[in-house]
Amino acid sequence: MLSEIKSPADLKGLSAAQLDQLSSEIRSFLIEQVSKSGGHLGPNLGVVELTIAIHRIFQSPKDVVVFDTGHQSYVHKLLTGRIAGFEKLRQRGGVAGYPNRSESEHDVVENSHASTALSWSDGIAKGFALTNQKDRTVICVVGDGALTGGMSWEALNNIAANKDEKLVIVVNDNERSYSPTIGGLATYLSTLRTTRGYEKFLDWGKGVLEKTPVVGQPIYETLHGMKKGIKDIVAPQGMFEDLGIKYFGPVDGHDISAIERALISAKDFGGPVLVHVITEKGRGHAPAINDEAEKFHAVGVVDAETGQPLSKAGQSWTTVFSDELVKIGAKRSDVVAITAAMMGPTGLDKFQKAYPDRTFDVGIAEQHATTAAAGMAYAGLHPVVAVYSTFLNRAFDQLLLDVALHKAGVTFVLDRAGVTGDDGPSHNGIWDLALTGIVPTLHVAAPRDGERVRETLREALDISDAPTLIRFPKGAINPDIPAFERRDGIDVLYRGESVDILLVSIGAFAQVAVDAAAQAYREGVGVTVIDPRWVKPLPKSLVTMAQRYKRVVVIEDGIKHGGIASTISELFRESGLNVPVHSIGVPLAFLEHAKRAQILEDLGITVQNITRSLVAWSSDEFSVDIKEEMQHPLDENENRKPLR
Ligand SMILES: Cc1ncc(C[n+]2csc(CCOP(=O)(O)OP(=O)(O)O)c2C)c(N)n1
Repeated sequence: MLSEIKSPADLKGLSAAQLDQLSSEIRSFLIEQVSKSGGHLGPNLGVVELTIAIHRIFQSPKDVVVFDTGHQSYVHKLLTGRIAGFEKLRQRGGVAGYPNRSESEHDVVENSHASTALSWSDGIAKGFALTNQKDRTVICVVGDGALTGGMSWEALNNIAANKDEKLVIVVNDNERSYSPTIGGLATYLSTLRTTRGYEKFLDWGKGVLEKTPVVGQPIYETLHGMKKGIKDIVAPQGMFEDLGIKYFGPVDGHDISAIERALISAKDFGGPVLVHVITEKGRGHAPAINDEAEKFHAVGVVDAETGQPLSKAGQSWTTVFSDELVKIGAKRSDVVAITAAMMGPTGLDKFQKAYPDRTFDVGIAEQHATTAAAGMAYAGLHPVVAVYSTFLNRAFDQLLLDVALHKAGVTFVLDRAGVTGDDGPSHNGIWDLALTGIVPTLHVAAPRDGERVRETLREALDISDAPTLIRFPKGAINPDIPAFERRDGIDVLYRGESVDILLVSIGAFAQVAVDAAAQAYREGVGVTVIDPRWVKPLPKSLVTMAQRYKRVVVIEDGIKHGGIASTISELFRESGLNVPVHSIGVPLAFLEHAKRAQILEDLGITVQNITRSLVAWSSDEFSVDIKEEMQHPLDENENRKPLR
């Protein structure tokens, strides 16, 4: 049946039995395809019936469906004509792991950062109202996890103020973010879930009392009139309604007709409505259900039947950090850890196990995490805030003014820094070096290997009068790259025979840099490779070192605009050193989803290409061998295609 569904219109005439059949085909399809490519399996298995119901009751794209975060949009993609693209899910040429406007008119919001959908929806609904498109409804699907983010609450506050807004908020409540959703809101949703018994009691009471003439009806009405009050005693039922948003629910999220009934009422209501739908993450797939930790929130390439990874996971950047922090935690009772709903993915799970009282999951709330860390530092703790690089973007202002301005001893640990690839433009961690470069008082380290992760983490935790930050990439860690010597904190990784080029390698590109230097040597070009480890502040001795060389080349896993190369240029300029500085890194562009290696290849960040560039630069033949992108960073306006 699934192959017959070309658009949401094909769902409309299906019987209940056919819908059940379709749901089970979708689940089998998802399990098979996502297991092959990796992706968000658990969340999508949970929203099969919900997505079908939404597409039957509303008319996308006339009605706009906005998914918060977007990782749960696979079923939506299947129902909107993109089945074939799943062969290469999250790979170049296949469907993206998040909604993508270039794929379909049914996709509106591409941003994979959580908690934005309510603001998007509020804006779209207001736009429809003011542009005379009043027949269009906005449906916002938001998870209980995404509801923990501050933006969601800012949006609700505004939505509630407009009683006529045609906005249906579907809260997809599976009680989980990656791990169980935490905080007061989660507790609140959970009390709402348990009030179903109360609804049933009222229904039962109605039947019984109505059969009792004269007194029956008044008693029922009194009881019903008291309903809100009674409920507010057993559960804070009124929170959404007190805000001014009509509440429907809770609804069984795996019962298509129940969801449809709620959606029809919501659609007809004519003002902002919240439909509380209870779903099960990983529904219909035993390995996902049995995964207590994360319900297969996101899987790699796994066996479709057992859910077991097909390749054995080795040591990763994350595990090196995770193990070291646990060791440090044993000696330092002031060290605490903070995660924004990503305990497992950031490696803080081990710290939590060892020191539960010193570990805080704040929900999807990077801004709060950052400012709360400043508060903890003030109180005498040394917080370690572990987030993905891309999510620190959210908390820039808090980093700048709450942490750095106050010289708070907080250490940020950024995982997934640099090009990440598969998850598309919004997941790349390519902005952190540029962003943190403009924050006074902050120290930034980019370790090149595991030994340097351990070392810089310890150094960072010894700094208590200023913030520190360590960034490293995703995935398996390369073997350690020992230094010949360390001069003023700068490691020398490869000594060139002559002084043609000083290659400054930032972070995990060190091996590529050393290999390129070795190849350049064979072509008669002397390249010395150094790794400053700490890139902010840059050691002054860099200037003295660079004086001896004809050229300096900087390689970094981040945008070139405002990155380390540009800081080094400025340092040289201010020191009166006139040496050409070349930069190898990421152009100012949004990178479409593809494997990290493919993207790096596109950008010319391969040993072979860098060698060619080094040779060309050393002989001044700039234009001959250098990849076009290196000389002409992509025009920002035409940046929405894969870089080739
Ligand atoms: C700003 C931000 N921080 C962290 C994440 C990582 N992340 C992706 S999905 C997710 C959990 C989402 O939970 P929920 O909204 O309940 O959706 P579910 O997966 O349970 O359906 C998190 C923390 C993110 N996407 N954006």
